Amino acid sequence: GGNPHWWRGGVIYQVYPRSYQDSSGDGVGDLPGIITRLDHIASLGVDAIWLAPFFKSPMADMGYDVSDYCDVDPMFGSLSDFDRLIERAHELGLKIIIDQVLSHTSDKHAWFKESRSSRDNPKADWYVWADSKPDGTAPNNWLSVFGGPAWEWDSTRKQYYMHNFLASQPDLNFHNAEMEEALLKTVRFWLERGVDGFRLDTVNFFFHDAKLTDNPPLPKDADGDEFMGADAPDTNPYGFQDHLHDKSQPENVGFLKRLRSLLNEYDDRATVGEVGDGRRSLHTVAAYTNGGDKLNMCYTFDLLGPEFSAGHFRRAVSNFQKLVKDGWVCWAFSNHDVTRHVSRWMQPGDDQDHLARFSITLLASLRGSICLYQGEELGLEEADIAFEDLTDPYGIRFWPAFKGRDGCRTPMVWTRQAANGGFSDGARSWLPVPESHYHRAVDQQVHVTGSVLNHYRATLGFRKAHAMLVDGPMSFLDPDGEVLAFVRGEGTERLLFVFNFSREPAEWAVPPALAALEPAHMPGFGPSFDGTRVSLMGLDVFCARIGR
Ligand code: TEU
Repeated sequence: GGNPHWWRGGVIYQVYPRSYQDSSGDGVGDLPGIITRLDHIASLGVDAIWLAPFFKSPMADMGYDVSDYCDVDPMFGSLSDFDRLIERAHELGLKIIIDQVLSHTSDKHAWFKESRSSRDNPKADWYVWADSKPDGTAPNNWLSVFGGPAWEWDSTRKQYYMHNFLASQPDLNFHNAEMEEALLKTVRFWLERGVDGFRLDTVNFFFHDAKLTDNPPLPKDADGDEFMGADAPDTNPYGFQDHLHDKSQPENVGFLKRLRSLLNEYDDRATVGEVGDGRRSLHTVAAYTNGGDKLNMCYTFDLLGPEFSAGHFRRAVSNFQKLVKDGWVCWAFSNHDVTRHVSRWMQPGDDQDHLARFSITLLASLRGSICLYQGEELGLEEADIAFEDLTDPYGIRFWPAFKGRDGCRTPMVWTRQAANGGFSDGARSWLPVPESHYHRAVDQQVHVTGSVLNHYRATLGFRKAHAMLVDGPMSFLDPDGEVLAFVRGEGTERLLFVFNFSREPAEWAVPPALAALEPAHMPGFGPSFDGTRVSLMGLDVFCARIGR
C-alpha cells in the first residue's frame, strides 16, 4: 500500500528531457540518459520527478506540440525506455509525473490532419473552427500568447482555426464529447503504464467561449489579486496581452472532475495543473482544487516573476491561504518557461550562491508542495544565448525585447572537465553549455561542504524532518516590511522563520507571545539572537523552534 497523500507538501523535481543527459551522442538529452542520472535526483531528497514532454512531436514548441500522445519521440527513446525509467525511479522511491498537453495538439497530429481535410469528416468538430467575418477577417479579436491573432486561415476548409500558442498548435475543441473521450483514453494509456501523476499544461485554456465573444480590453490594475500582468504592455515576456483569449471557462471544472474520476480508478495518482495566466490566477487555483474532486494542486506564475520582496511573498502566499481552502498549491521559483530565479532576483553586489541558498530555504519553508527546476540545485544562472543559437519560437519572434526561453533550457552540467559538461559526448549539444556554468558542475559541488548542491540536500532534509513544514498551517507575523516572519505548525510543534529580503542588515523584535525560542542551526546563515531580538545580515535567515 502506498501513501495517497504523497503529493501533498511533496517536492517535485522538474526534468527537461532535452537537456538532462544525452546517451546517444546526438546532442539532445533522452530517456536512457535520464535513467543514468536518477541517483542524482534521489540524492536530493525529492519525492517526485516531473518530466517535460517526450512524446512524438515535430518540436515546433519543443515537444509542447504533440503529434502522438501515446508514443515516445525517437529523439528521446522508446516506450520500453520509458518503462525502464519508471521501474528504476520507483526502486529509488521516486514518483513519476508526466506532462500532458491536452489543450492543443501539433498540426501534424492525425486528428488535426483529418479535422482540416473537410468540413464534414468525423473529426471536423474536434478543433475550434469558425467562419471569417463577412469582410474576411478573423472571427474575433482573440490573440495568441505567442503573438499575433489566435486564428489561422485554412485554405482547404476555407475557415479559421483557433490556436492559443503557435499556429502549429491548433486548439482542441473541448465542447466535443467524442474528442474529450479520446483524450481521456490517452490519459488512461499512461495510467496503465504506471505513471504516478500528470502535470497538466495550460489547464485553464481547455475550454473556449463557444460564443466566440470578442474580448474587452483588459482593465489595468483591476483587482488586488493580480501580481503580474497588471501593467502589461501589448506583449510582454509573460505573454499577457490585451484581447488575450478569455480563459478559465466554467466548463473546465466539469472536465477536471471527469479526469479526477479516471485517476481515482487507480491508486495514489495526482495532478498538478499549470495556471499560466497571472490575472486572477489564485481564484482559478481555488476553483480547480477546492473540494477534493478536481485537480490535486496547481501552480501559478505568481512567484515565477521578477518581484523579490517580503511584501510580494507575503501577499502571494496569504492571498492563496484566503482563497484556496482545502485545495492545494505548488510553489515554484523556476521552470522551463521563465528566467532562472537567481538571475531574475540578483542585484549588483549579491553573491549568487548565497541568493540560491536563501531562495531554496524560503521555498522549502512554504506551505504547499514545491517544484524545483533542474540545475537550480547547482545555483545555475540564466544563459545568455546568441540570436543565431536561439531555438525557442517565442524568443525568435520577440527578440531582442524578449529573448525567449532558451536561456533556462541549456544542458545540465555534470562534469567540469568533460566536453559539454558531461551532458553529451557528441560534437555539439542542441543548446551550448555556457562557459560560466562549468565551475558549478555536479562533480565540483558534490563533495564541498556548504555548496549550493549540499545546501539543497540539507534544506530538503530539514523540510522532510519537520512535518509541519510539509502540511502544517502558516501564519504571518508582520503586516509589512522587508523582513518576512512567519510561524509554521501549531500546538507544541511550531517553527519560526525570519527572512530578511533586504540587502542591508535588519533587526527583528520577537513578539512576546513567542516564548522560549530555541534557534535551529541554518548552515550558510549567521543571524544573532539575544533572546528578544534577532539581528540579521542582508539576505539572512533565522529559524527557531518555539517552546511551550
Ligand atoms: O506554458 C503556458 C504558458 O502560460 C506559457 O506561455 C507562459 O506564459 C510563458 O511560457 C512564459 O514565458 C505551457 C508550457 O509550459 C510552455 O513551455 C509551452 O510553450 C506552452 O504551454 C504551450 O504549450
